[in-house]
Amino acid sequence: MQYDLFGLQQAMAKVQTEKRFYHTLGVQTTSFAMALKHGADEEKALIAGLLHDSAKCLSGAVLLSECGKYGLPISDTEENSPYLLHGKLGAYYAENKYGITDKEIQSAISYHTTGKPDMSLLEKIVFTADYIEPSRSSERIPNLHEIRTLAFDNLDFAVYQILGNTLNYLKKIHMEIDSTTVEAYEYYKNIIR
Ligand code: DGI
Ligand code: FE
Ligand code: FE
Repeated sequence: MQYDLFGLQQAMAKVQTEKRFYHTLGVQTTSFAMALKHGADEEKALIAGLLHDSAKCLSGAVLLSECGKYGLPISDTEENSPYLLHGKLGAYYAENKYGITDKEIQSAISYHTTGKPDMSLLEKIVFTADYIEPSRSSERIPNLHEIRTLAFDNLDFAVYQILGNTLNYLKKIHMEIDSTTVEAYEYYKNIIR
């Protein structure tokens, strides 16, 4: 193992609530299993899964000030919904606090909330693992079982279903939708079969 897995786990336990840390461990192991199935780098998947929410337990004000401080770009949508920044800031923390120089890992962390068109295999794995990990509830996500199966059998279809669910949910609660989420949905709608 090239990475200090145990040290990074302890670091996440310190910056996350207990519930968030439990989710984190679920995303870590689900990403690992999906990497095995789909032939991605298992260690990268494990570390990206472990660090994907490293900036999640911060307030909107802190997310905005941290991104400002480190010169990370903030779109109007992110200004209105600062929690959208936790992926981008998490990728920055992965590099600068946790010593992860790998750009593929950083990118998978960065795009785990909105997804994006034409994701790399690692990006799709972390995006999907975040949605299907064991502590996610099928009471809140009616087609969760189907998506969990698709995650191993037809990853692009799983990504498409997750993006569709997310857009429906955001419309229902009248939340502003990031253009990247829409672009991702359109992209996967056009390539699934
Ligand atoms: O951090 P997690 O809770 O584990 O999961 P996540 O990073 O995927 O964040 C999930 C939330 O992000 C969920 O409530 C939907 C929301 N989200 C995804 N795309 C968009 C979005 N919220 C807004 N406002 N706009 C988006 O385009
Ligand atoms: Fe997240
Ligand atoms: Fe998450």
